[in-house]
Amino acid sequence: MVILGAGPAGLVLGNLLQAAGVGCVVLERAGREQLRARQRAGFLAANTVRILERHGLADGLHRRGRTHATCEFRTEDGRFRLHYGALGSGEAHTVHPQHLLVDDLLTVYQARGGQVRFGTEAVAVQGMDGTRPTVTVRDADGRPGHWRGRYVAGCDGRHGAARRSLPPGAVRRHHLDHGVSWLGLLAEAPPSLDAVAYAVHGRGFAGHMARTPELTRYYLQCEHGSSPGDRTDEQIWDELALRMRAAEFGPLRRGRFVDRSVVQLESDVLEPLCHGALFLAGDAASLISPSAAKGANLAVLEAELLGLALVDDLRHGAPEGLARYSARCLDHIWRAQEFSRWMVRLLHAAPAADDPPFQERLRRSRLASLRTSRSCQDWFAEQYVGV
Ligand code: RFL
Repeated sequence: MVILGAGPAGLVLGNLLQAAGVGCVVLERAGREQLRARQRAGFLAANTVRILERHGLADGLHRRGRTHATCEFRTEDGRFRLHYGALGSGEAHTVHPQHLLVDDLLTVYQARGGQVRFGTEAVAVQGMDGTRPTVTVRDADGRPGHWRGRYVAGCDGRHGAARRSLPPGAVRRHHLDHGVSWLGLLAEAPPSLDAVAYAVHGRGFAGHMARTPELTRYYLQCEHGSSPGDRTDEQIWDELALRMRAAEFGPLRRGRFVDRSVVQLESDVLEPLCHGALFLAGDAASLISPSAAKGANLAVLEAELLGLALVDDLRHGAPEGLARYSARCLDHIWRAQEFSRWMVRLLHAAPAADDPPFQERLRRSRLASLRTSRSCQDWFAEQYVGV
């Protein structure tokens, strides 16, 4: 079994296969140190934690993760908090930064005897219509090579070789540009409050999410086409403080920005998630806007479904799970996409709308429903923490 990509999807899959005695190799373009330093997601859903526990992969997050169950909305009408851990299904998030999760997963995978080839870039997947697909690769010095397996799992993200290798017309691509861009920031500073904060302001959205006691993620809505270096640290902090209404609700704890990237809010789903002997999971299968923090959670869920189906097929000769894999994942993916779209519309007026003031009123009404209606809050809580 050949797995492309050592992100959450590839490593959860590798761990499940290795534990069941299915030999596999993970091919990863980056080096181990680069993986350790790549800061991305942080909010893990309760179901993600249960999956990791089921497969002996949760020791690290139990040691270092923290429970999180409150979010705060700041708007022109004041602020309100939702203790979502006490609403809806009563579940909370565990905050465990993705680079630590990846490190945990790698450590267990290698302890189980799993092989990883760092600095190995998959170039193409060939022969996926047959029973011995081949992955052509090049190493960090550009030397070519190839790997063969019964199946190939494309867990190499949106721009990886798996997606690129799909023959034209093999799958359908659904794509939606939400028309909004965020400047994603990682500040070397403790969190400014004990909740996720979503600030809606006439100048655009701003967000705050704790990562560790020393690091905090912020988001600042920016113009489409902006570059991460367009503003100084000082200008960004001033803008964050303005949109988060720090003068009214308390100052932000400032620090150096150690990472900046512009994220265009987009959704992208392939259907089906397989072709012949190639199966896709994680961002390679579907990309979701970070507005609802679902990407890493979907990646773990899909990797579990794929891992169990592959074990049934390869160890027990039962191919039914593989046949159902795509449809089962797509059910979860589309529900997550629907909620993330709803979040985009909760936090931003529809861009380029015919009647901006009308759209703005709709956005305020959505927030008013969330502030005042218990059933709306229960629905929100269930969608926010669920996958
Ligand atoms: P990953 O993590 O991108 O891993 C793919 C791996 O494949 C490697 N690769 C290749 N290897 C070999 N050959 C090639 N040709 C290759 N091409 C790529 C890459 O080096 C990499 O190691 O994909 P995976 O496993 O599918 O996991 C998906 C998640 O990483 C992603 O959905 C989340 O980070 C999204 N996301 C969030 N998700 C959450 O659930 N909660 C959050 O709070 C959250 N916050 C975020 C986020 C994504 C963000 N960005 C960067 C868009 C915050 C941000 C800013």
